[in-house]
Amino acid sequence: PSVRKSKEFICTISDDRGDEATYAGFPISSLATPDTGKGIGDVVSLLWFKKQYPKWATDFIETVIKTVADHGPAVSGAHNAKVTARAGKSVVESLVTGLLTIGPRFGGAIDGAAQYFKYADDNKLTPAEFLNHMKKEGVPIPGIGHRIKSLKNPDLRVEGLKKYAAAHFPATPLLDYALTVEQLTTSKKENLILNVDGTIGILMVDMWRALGYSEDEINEFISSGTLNAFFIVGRSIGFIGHVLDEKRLAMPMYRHPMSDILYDVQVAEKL
Ligand code: Q5B
Repeated sequence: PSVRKSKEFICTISDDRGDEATYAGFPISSLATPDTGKGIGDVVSLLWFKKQYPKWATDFIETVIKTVADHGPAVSGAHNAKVTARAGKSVVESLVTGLLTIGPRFGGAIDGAAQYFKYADDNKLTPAEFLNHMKKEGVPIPGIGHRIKSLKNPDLRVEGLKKYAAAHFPATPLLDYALTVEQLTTSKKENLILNVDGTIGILMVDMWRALGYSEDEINEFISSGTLNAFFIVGRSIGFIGHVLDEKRLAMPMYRHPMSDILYDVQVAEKL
């Protein structure tokens, strides 16, 4: 009798056993070249979600990836990647040091924004009730606030994403709610805007709702970190650019100026 050997791994997204590997059932050649009319958004929708998304959604995914690809050399991740490259490390080593800064404060507030704003909207919290709820949680509202962007210096990336959604999404209920929260937060402090992370997280929820996903499925996307992954993919493009820039410029090893460090060292107490 044939005995089926149990498998160590399961794969439900791609298959490389035939003449040509497939992404969710589609041969790579049916997606890869420009004449197929398919882009990175289609590849992401197949490999991450195992679905063929309509063009407005795949175009949105591509808009997000392009929008977050870089935001200059001063942000945490680019800085780390540059310093590592200048220490003589490889592209992959420098890239990961940049990626490791992506988290609740920098670039990785997308999951949190989707989670908390969705919770507030699902539970019909008024903006004031939502702010109180977050105060009790003791965390800054993910997706709100920016170091340099504010009402006076608006983030044009956010404006671009909102404009795309207004033109192409069937509806944007969560964004509409988030904008009422932003009205309240910016009335307290003008840099407490709905930032790029927040706008992406919230619009992804609106996209998935319009595509017919259940609330449970959307919650699972959020809890598994799917949303931050859009920032990770996009910003990798920029980090690699900064690393190659350092190598091209043959920049020397970096040492931070001591004049920019407050040395406040006490003699250690004897225990
Ligand atoms: N306050 C982003 O803080 C930042 C508050 C808040 C309630 C909030 C902060 C924050 C949530 C995380 C988030 C994504 C750390 C940002 C990104 C990508 C990027 C980056 C780039 C790119 C900025 C001063 C006062 C305090 C706080 C209060 C601040 N945020 N209250 N909810 N969310 N946001 N991150 O300006 O009374 O004075 O004690 O953690 O969404 O990462 O370009 O740089 O593309 O690379 O340094 O765009 O907002 O101010 O933290 O000193 O706070 O405001 O409680 O109140 P700041 P803080 P008080 S997008």
